[in-house]
Amino acid sequence: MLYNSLFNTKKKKLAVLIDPDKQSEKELAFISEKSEKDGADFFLVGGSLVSSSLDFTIEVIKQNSSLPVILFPGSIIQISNKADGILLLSLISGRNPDLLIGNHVIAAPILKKTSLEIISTGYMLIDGGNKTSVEYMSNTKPIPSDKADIAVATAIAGELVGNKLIYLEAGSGAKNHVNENLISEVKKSINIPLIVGGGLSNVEDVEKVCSAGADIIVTGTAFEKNSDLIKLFSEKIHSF
Ligand code: 1GP
Repeated sequence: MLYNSLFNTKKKKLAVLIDPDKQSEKELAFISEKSEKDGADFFLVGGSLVSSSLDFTIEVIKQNSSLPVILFPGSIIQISNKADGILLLSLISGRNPDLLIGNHVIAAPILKKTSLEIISTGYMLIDGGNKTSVEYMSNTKPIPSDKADIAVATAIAGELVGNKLIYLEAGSGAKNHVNENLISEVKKSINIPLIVGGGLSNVEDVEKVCSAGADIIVTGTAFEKNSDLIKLFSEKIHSF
């Protein structure tokens, strides 16, 4: 099971986020192969707006790497049976009913017919110092980064309603990654794995969020700019 092998383990993991629209086929093939060679653990595939073929993107990844591919859907149309699993996101920091249950109802009969491993995820948007695509597209407000108590209560609620993961998201290309205090307060309050992503641009950031308690680190933008960071990030993450 992906959940047990990738998330619910004692070892911290690195996920490379692939936004299907952000690279050419050649670049995608290159980053897929390099991710595996340089020690990443799995791929997340998705984006706020995706116009490229998700099936094709996953095929190219799989032709160039044997790492698991998990969907990280920015919308209901981002479902593909070619992936291995899907983070079924409930945007629990927001109050948009479509992103709490409406889209799940629409997707459920489709998901049931796929062989995807479905991993329920309490998805929390945390203010990262700039307005991100996820904030605009989800039509929700992020939790202020200095309100750890609200983040803690939200994460506890997310676990109690049955989510298997909590995901703290500053948003792709965030100015500031989720701050260490908020990460450590949330980590102390839950008994399910904690994913952290958004705005991680160097090894020092990665070290800080890992020390604060992140179990899984997700990075996209920094690797699009410099794929040599994959190796540095994975070595740091796996040294914990
Ligand atoms: C995953 O959205 C993030 O949680 C990825 O953010 O593109 O800033 O790495 P970056």
